[in-house]
Amino acid sequence: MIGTACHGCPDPTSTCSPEKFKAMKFRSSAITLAAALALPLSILAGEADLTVVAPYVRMVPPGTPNSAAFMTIANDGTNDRRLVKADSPVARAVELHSHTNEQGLMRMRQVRAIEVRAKSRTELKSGGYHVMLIDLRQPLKEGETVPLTLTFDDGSMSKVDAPVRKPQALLEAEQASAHGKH
Ligand SMILES: [Cu+2]
Repeated sequence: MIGTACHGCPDPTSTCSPEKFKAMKFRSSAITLAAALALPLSILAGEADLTVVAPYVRMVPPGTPNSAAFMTIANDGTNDRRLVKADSPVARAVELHSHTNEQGLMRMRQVRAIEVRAKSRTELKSGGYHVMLIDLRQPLKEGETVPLTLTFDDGSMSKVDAPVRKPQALLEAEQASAHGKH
C-alpha cells in the first residue's frame, strides 16, 4: 500500500494510512481525556465552600412510587454555584424539581439546575425546590438513611446521608391530634 500523507497526521514518516491516522487521533484524544480527568483534583479544593445542611427524605406510605429529598445548601465561597445533578441508589430516576404556582395549581417541574449564590444559601423544601426520587426501588422506612450524591457545576460532588423523616405537616397534624385527646 502506498503511504499517503494525511492532513494533520503527527506521523513524520508520512506513511500514514487512514487506519493509522484514526488510531493516532484516538490515542491523542485519550490523552486529552486523561488530562481532563486529572482536573477535578484542583476543583476539590473549592468543595469545602459548599455545605449541605439538615438533609432529609420524606417518608411515604408503602407502595408510593415517588418521594423527595430536602436540604439547605450553603455556599461560603465567592463563586455562584449550581446544583446540576443528584443521584441515589434508592430510586430508578432522580431529578431536580421546582414547585410553581400555575393559575392556583401547584405543579412540579423539572429544572436543569438549582442555583446557590455566593455567600448565600438555598433551601430545598416542601413546596419549593426538591430532589425528586422517582420510581423507588425499596420502601423508605423512618429512621433509615438514604445516600445522595450531589453534583455541582464545577464538577465537585457532595455525598450526603439523608435520614427518612415524616413530613413536617404530618408531624404537626399528629401533634395537634395528640393535644386534642387531653
Ligand atoms: Cu418533584
